[in-house]
Amino acid sequence: MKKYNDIIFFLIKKEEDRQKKGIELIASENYVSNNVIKSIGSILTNKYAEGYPNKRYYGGCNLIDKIEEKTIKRAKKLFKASFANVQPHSGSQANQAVYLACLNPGDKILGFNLSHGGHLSHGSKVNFSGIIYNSIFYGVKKSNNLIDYDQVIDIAKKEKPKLIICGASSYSRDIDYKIFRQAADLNGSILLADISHTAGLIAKNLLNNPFPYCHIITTTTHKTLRGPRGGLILVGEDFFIKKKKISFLINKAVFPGIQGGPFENIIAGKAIAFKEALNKKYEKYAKNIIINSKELSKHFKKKGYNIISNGTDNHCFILNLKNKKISGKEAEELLEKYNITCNKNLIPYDNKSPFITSGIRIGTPAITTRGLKKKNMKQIVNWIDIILENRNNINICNKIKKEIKNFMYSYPLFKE
Ligand code: DSN
Repeated sequence: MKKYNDIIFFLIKKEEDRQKKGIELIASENYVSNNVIKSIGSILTNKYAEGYPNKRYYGGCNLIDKIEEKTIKRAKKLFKASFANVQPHSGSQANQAVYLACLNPGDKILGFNLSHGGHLSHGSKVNFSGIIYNSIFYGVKKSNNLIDYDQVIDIAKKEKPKLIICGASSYSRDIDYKIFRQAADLNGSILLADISHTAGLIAKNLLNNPFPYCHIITTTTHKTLRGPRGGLILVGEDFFIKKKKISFLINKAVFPGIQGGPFENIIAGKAIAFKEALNKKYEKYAKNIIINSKELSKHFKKKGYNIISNGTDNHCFILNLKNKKISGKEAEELLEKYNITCNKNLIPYDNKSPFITSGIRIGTPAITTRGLKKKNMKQIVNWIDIILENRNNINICNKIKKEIKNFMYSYPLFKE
């Protein structure tokens, strides 16, 4: 502690050590490059720049404008979009801005049930999206845990939602955006895809692209996309709502609608990450995320674990731990003790509360960034299985903890 002039720096160092020695399986986390860290830790944080390039409410924004313009340009190129707003501070705020741009309070929105794989901001009753708007939900089929597309169509027909949201935070299968568009077209609903989890995989054409079916895309920038924490809004082809362009309405909704000054240091970090994602090397990385995810799920199955929907198409999957006689909460806490981080997760039709849960979510974006390959996945499953099966034998678990630490130290955090 002595060599640090503030306990905060001591704690940051400890967190760095934690990240270095652990196997990070939280599906929404990743490790950014040195260049992203450099930009988000830069003096750009000093600058106020309310407004948009060339239309700011503060002086001295000349260089900031160039940075934000470049970020917008790279976002549009990466996702083949005609419009991008790079200012949202988070994925939730990106969604909030889209709702503000498209809806009036009380309007009906149709989202993916949170307990089946959706997200809080897709209409959950405890979130602004379910408090301000009249939210209804589709889910997955009990028989196979896949999105019930017939139900989506039926609900859309009956309820006439003004906006439909597709996209998920814990769903391991690809999404059929074409069917969602059919549901939207029944009543002229606006179709929003929240691709926060899968953005990097979609950008590299490894999963279905929401464009041209979805009118608007929102995403975070820090998950598979491997940029700084933040949000992004994209439009494929500009369209009109009540004679106003959606691009205009979205910009107005972000600022002055829901945010003040943009975080220009974060925007610069987004620009760096987008450029990295445009690179061939990133394509290889994105492919490896999926290869590792499929391989991990295969080895879990071999060891008798049940996987929701029986496998994965993307970067994540949910383990149903019911047959292992351990809750998601207990498994999360146990694994964390021994250098493996993941998160408890509801399984569809779970009879446990969100604080306990019957499952854990497993994701591969972070370990793939560390350089772990297909051949390493069996070992990870073995370690997890030994810990869960020997949870009362501290000696065995401590041995695994040490093995994990030594193993992860050979895959450095910062490479470029
Ligand atoms: N918290 C994010 C996740 O883990 O999926 C979603 O906001």
